[in-house]
Order: sequence, then structure tokens, then C-alpha cells
Amino acid sequence: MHIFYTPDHGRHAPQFEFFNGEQVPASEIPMRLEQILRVLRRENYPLTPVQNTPVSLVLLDLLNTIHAPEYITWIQNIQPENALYPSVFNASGTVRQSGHPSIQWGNFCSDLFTPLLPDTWAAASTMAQAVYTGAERLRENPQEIVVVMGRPPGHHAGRSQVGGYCYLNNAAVAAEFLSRTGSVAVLDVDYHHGNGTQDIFYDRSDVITCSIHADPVRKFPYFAGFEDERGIEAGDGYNRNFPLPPGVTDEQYQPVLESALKWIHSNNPQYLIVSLGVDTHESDPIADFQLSTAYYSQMAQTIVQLGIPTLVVLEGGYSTDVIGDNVASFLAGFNQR
Ligand code: OKP
Ligand code: ZN
Repeated sequence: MHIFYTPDHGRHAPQFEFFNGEQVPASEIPMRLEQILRVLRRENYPLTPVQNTPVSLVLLDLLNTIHAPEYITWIQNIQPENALYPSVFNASGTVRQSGHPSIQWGNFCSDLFTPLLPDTWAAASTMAQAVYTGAERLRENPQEIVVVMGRPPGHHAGRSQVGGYCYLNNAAVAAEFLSRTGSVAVLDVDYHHGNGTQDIFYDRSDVITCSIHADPVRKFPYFAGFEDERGIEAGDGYNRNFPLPPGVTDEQYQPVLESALKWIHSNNPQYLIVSLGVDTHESDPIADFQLSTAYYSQMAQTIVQLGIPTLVVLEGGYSTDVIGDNVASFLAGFNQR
């Protein structure tokens, strides 16, 4: 196993978010990764830092492929002095360059949970760089499980619409890169539907996408993640969603995971990317599944049985008391050091 992490993640530290007009404390905070790293160090996992450096040309090319280039150019150049929230959401579907640069956040950001802070680009591009580094590592060492622990997360960042604490789709960076060598499957086990990843690969068959999550009829991202979303054009038949009711237990989750993996296996991908969110845990403050810490080992054991070269990327998980134990339980399921 090889674990990369982003030591500079703390530069992105949102203070609050808005839910239904109310200001509430932010959930996607530096303490999440600090707790994970504390537990992994305690368990003597070797950890490789990926430092913040100017974004590499290869990463920029990958980002411009998976996201609208207008978005990447804008987020790279805007230098907000304070937390930037959209004032007007552009729902027209057409990016408009006119107006004050800060107003243009409304072209891309879809909610009030995802402020753009002065150092958001630094942190988000470093996480994307770490995931790209992990994907390269996996391509050279396919027998090794490669893990990237960093933040902010990415699976809600779509081609040109971002949100849900996500700015750059880290898993999609890896999927796009690896798809140039062989076909890729993305399995998203975060509590929330991976709508950004689905969006980016919706019309493609060389990257198949599959998400197990809370039914969007009651939970974020609300407008995507339904069972009947199967892909379009060349991607028709290459996306699967498994929406679930509240209160899902280990015993109820396991057969759903097996169905998802059976579908992935039937497509014979050369690489597997796991979008790992541990907000499915029973103690998560913003979610309502009932998975136990011990179950994450079983989840990983079930995934590893596929025998596909695997990259694990951190997404959500908001119970800072147990997030480290949950991630460590998952990694222990691979039986690799
Ligand atoms: C990001 B990831 C509660 C509302 C928060 C946004 C959830 C974003 C989840 N204050 N809704 O998938 O874990
Ligand atoms: Zn989540």
C-alpha cells in the first residue's frame, strides 16, 4: 500500500455554510484530515506528502479536459480577499464572462455550502495533484493499493457546475489519466451521490461510474443520483446508481455493495477508483446511515476480491471523533502495508 497526503490542506478552512438561509458551522474542516493522519501515523502507515507547488502542465491538461476550461482559467486567476459566495446563480446553462469577476462564481457554483477562500485554489489544486500522483503510481505499480488522503473533496464537482464542498473532481482527474491506458471504473461509496463524477463521464463508456448513496429525494445533491440515470450516447448503460433509505445497516449495505461490484466486474475494467466517504458511519452528524467502524474492513475486503488495481481517494466523513478509525478500518481490509 502507498499513501499520499496533502500537508497544506489546512489553508482551506471554511468557517460556515448556509443551509435554508441559516448560517451553520462548516462541516468540511481541516480537523477531518488531521484526525485521519493522527490515526494512520499511530498505526505506523508510511505517509508520503505531496506539497503545494505551481500546478503542473499535465494536471492542468487533465483539469481542462474534465472541467470547462472557462472554469479552470477563472478559479486559477481569481484571488478572493474573503470567502466568496455566489450572489446570483446563473441557471441559463451558458457561461457568461461579463460582469465583475467575483460575480462569475455564480456561473459555476451551485450552492451556498462551497465558499471560495483566498487559498482554496492552493489546497484544491494540491489535492488534485496528489491524486494525479497516486494515479501515476498505480499505473507503474498495479499490484499496490494506492491511497490519497487529502481535502477538499471532489466528487460533487461536475464539468462546469461545482458544489457540495468540492471544487476540482479529484477522482475524475485520476480516471481521465488512467483511461488513457485502460478502461476505468469509479465506485463511489460516500453517503452522498457522486453527481460530479457521474456528470463528467455520463456520455463515455471508457470510464464507468457507480454510486451507492442516500436517496436524492431526501438528501444532497437532491437533483441527481436516481436509479434511472444510466448514461447517454456512448455512455448509455455505463452509469449505475443505488439510492438507499435512511438507517441502512451493515447487513443491508453489503448486498448492495455486492450488486454494484458485480456490475463493475461484468464491465471488466483495468483500473478501479474508489471515492471513499465515511459519512455512512452511524455517528456522522450530517448523514443517517448506520454502518459500523468494523464494517469498513469488510467493505474493503469485498472490493479487493475483484482483483482490480485500485486507487482510493478520500471524499466525505464528518464525525471527527471516529473519521480516523473508520478510514483505518477500511485500509486494514486490504491487508497491505
Ligand atoms: C459532501 B460530501 C448540512 C447540509 C450539507 C451538503 C453536503 C455535502 C456533502 N449542513 N449538505 O459528499 O461528503
Ligand atoms: Zn458525503
